[in-house]
Amino acid sequence: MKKIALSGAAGQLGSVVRAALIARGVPLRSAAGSKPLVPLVAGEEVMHGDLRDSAVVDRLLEDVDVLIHFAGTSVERPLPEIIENNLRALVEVYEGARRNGVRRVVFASSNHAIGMYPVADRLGLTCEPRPDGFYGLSKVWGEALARMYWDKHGVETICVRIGSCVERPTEPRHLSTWFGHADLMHFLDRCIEAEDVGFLVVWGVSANKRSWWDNRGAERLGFRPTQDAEVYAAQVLSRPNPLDALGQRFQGGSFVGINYSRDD
Ligand code: 15L
Repeated sequence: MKKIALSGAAGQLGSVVRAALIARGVPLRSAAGSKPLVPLVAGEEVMHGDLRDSAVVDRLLEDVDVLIHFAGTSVERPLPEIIENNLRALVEVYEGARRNGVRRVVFASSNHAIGMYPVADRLGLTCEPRPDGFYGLSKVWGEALARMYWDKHGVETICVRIGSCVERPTEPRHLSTWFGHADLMHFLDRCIEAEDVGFLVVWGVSANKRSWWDNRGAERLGFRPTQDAEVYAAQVLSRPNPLDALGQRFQGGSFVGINYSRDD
């Protein structure tokens, strides 16, 4: 069985993924940032440390086949923090992957790499990036870094542009962006098992009737989501929309309004 490493294991998504992979009996090494993780089952391999430190990265990646990289800043933050967590640490992670012969990385990219597209647009996998802030910009950079490590060093990456990965949709935007937990786990199973993916960018989104994103071109991964936010539509639409007019105009939602200064 393949050995899997998970970074960001204490985070909102990381903890969902960690518990589910353990429940599936996947040989897993989980890493958190600053706080030690308590093993969920006897014998679980856990560790913590700063991924800007190559020794920490080596501890995480030794004998690993696939890294699920969910660590890093996951919202809009001041640029220096983003640079440390999402740029510097990512370079260390990829250098570590190369040193340790890790075959594949699953890189948690984000819809905020394209958040400035209007909600009326439908996007394929080759759309131009249109980040909605420094966080989204760091994901564009991360995708390009991953591409370079495939082209120059043969480290495979699946970049997943995650929509809204929450237990259930709670606002109208989620009817388009929802990535259900069952679909996330099916997606990660495919990322572990699929043969020869090379470099791939995929939308991390469920089979939502109102989805803005089209995954055609990523068939070789065998990702076939089955959840649909529409099931929750009546309930969600009966409540007030938490987004202001700007957030409702663009795919990135509330991130778009942070530091926005255009008048139109
Ligand atoms: C993300 O990239 C964030 O990490 C998450 O907190 C959500 O804001 C999500 O995007 C989203 O756009 O719903």
